[in-house]
Amino acid sequence: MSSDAGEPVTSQARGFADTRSTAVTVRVGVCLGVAVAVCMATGLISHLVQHPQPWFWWPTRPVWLYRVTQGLHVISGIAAIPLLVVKLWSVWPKLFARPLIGGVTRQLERLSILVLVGSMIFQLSTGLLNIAQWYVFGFFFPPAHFAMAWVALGAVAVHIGVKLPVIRRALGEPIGPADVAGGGAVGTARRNVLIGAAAATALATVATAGQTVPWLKRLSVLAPRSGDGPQGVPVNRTALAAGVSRAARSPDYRLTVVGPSTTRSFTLAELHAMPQSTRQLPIACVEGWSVDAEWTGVVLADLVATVGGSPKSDVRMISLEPPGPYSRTTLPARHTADSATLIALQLNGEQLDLDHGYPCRLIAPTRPGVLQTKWLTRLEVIGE
Ligand code: HEM
Ligand SMILES: Nc1nc2c(c(=O)[nH]1)N[C@H]1C(S)=C(S)[C@@H](COP(=O)(O)O)O[C@H]1N2
Ligand SMILES: [Mo]
Repeated sequence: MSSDAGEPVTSQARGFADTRSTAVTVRVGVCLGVAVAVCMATGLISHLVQHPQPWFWWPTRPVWLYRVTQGLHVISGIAAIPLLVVKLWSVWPKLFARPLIGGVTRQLERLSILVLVGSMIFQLSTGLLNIAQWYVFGFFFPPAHFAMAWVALGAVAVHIGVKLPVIRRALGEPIGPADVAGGGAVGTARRNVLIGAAAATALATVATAGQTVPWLKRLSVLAPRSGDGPQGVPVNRTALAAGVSRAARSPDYRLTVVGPSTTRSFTLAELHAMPQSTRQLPIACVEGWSVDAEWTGVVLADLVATVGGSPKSDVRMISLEPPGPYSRTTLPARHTADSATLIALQLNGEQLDLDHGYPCRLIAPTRPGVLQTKWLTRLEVIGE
C-alpha cells in the first residue's frame, strides 16, 4: 500500500520513494517469519537434545536427523539476514517518523518494534559470529542465544498480532498501484526489490548449505568447516588445544568401564580384540556443518555388558580432557541400546587421528557433535 497523501500523482511521479511500500514489507516479512519459525523449532530441538526433559523424546533413527535439523537452523538463520535487511530498508523512514515519542499507545508500539529489531539483530549477528568461531562477544553463546530466542519469538508474535489487519489487506492487493495496469513503474520497482531479496536469500542459502549438503560444498563460502581436517573430517578442538596429547599417547592408557557389579579396564589392544562393528554415521556439529564418515569400533552395548550393565542404562562419557564443558557428557539409554552407537577406534578405514579422539571416542547416531565425546578414558553405567 502506498501512503499517497494530498493531490493525485501519476504512477511515474510516485516512482522510487514509493518502492518502500507495505506491499514489499509484508511479502518480505512473511518469508522472514517462516525463517524465524524454522529457526525457533530447530533451535528448541537442539536445546532439548542437549538438556533432556522427561517429556522430550529424541529418537536414534534416522541417523541423520540432527544433521538435518541443525543444518536447517543455520541455513534458515543465514537466509533470514538478507530478508531482515530488506525488511528494515522497506520501513526505514517510518522508524524515524514523527512524533518520535508520541502518546502511550505509540510508545508501546515503538518499544515493541525496538525489542523486535534488537533481538533479531542480536540473534542473527551472534549466531553468525558463533559459527565463524569469532568469539568477540564476552558471554557464553548458547544461554544468551536461547534467552534472546524467546524475546525474539515474543516480539515477532506481538508484531504479527498488531499488524495482522495490514498484512491481510496488503497480501490481498496487487503489488503495484491498482489504478495502473500491472502497477506501472512503481509495481515494476517493487517487484525488482522482491526479486533482489529472493536472489540475495538464495545466494546466502547456497553459500551455507554446502556445510550440510555435500554437492554444494564448493559453493559454500559461508561454510567455514566442511571437509578440511585429518581423515576428511573437520576438527573443532585439537588434542593440543584440549591438553590431551600426552595422556592420549601414553602406553599406560586404559579405558575404564564402571558397571553395577564390576569395573574393568581395557588396553587399546584389548579393545581391538573385541568384536568390531562398522557404521556410516555423520558428525553433525551444533554450528551446522556436518560430514558423513565410516566409523569402526566396539558396540557400546557390548562394552556395557562386560561389566554387567543393562543396555537400557544411561552412560556417562568421561574424557581425558581436563574438566570443562566438553569433558563429560551423558548418553541417554535409548542411544546405549542402539547397536549403531560405537566406541570408535577407526575413522574412514584408518586408526582414529589424535585430533578425532584417539585412542577412542563416542560416535552415536543423530547426536549433536558437541556430545560425541573424544579421548575417552572412563565410561560409567548409570542406574539399572
Ligand atoms: C531468529 C533467529 C534465531 C532463533 C529464534 C534461534 C534460536 C535458537 C535456539 C532456541 C537455540 C538453542 C540454544 C540452546 O541450546 O540453549 C539455538 C542454537 C543455535 N543457533 Fe540459533 N536461532 C536463530 C538464529 C541463528 C543464526 C542466524 C545462527 C547462525 C548463523 C544461529 C546459530 C545457532 C547455533 C550455532 C546454535 C547452537 C548453539 C550450541 O548448542 O552451542 N542461530 N538457536
Ligand atoms: N573431549 C572432547 N570431545 C569433543 C569436543 C571437545 O572439545 N572435547 N568437541 C566436540 C565437538 S563441538 C564436535 S563438533 C565433535 C567434532 O569431532 P571431530 O573433531 O572428530 O570432527 O567432537 C566433539 N567432542
Ligand atoms: Mo561441534
